[in-house]
Amino acid sequence: MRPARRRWHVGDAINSSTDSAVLTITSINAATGQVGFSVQHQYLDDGLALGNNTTSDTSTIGVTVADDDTQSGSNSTTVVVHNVAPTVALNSVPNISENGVATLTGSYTDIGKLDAHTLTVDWGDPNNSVDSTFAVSAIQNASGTATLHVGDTFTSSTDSTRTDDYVDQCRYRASRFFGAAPVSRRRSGAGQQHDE
Ligand SMILES: [Ca+2]
Ligand SMILES: [Ca+2]
Ligand SMILES: [Ca+2]
Repeated sequence: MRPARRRWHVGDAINSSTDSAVLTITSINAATGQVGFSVQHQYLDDGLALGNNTTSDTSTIGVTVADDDTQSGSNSTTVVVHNVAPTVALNSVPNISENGVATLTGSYTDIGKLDAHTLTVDWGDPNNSVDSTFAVSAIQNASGTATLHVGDTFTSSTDSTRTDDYVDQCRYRASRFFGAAPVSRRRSGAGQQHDE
């Protein structure tokens, strides 16, 4: 006995059998056989992560409709996915005395969670014009695994004195306090994390 065929109605929702998408029937013309539908898909990034150096990318959306008599029809359209620029918020920096160390805090926001970022600090120091430059990992990868964690540290690829020295000073003080051997200086390249 053949299974009973479902009768579709406008507003019916059909779950995808291969991902989490839902297809909604938006119109049915019984005279012509035309069925309108609506379905959604989230694009986590413009183009292939981790970034492809373009501010927007065009994805081709292909649809194939196969009937139960071995024949099918296909068509395609496109969607342009725009990158969203990061924004930066900075807190005011407490005053310091000469020979002191300024501490900068702030945040950046980019809804493109697969985007990796280069964070550059121009300190405006008239006696040291070298920027601090950091390659910071994306928040997550395409499968949803976190690739950036609170407490991760990144070393400057351009200004070792202002970052490594300060980090090493802190570590030296910490190691003295806790009695461990001082951590030797590391000068890591862009994007590398302190992992010792
Ligand atoms: Ca792109
Ligand atoms: Ca992007
Ligand atoms: Ca972005």
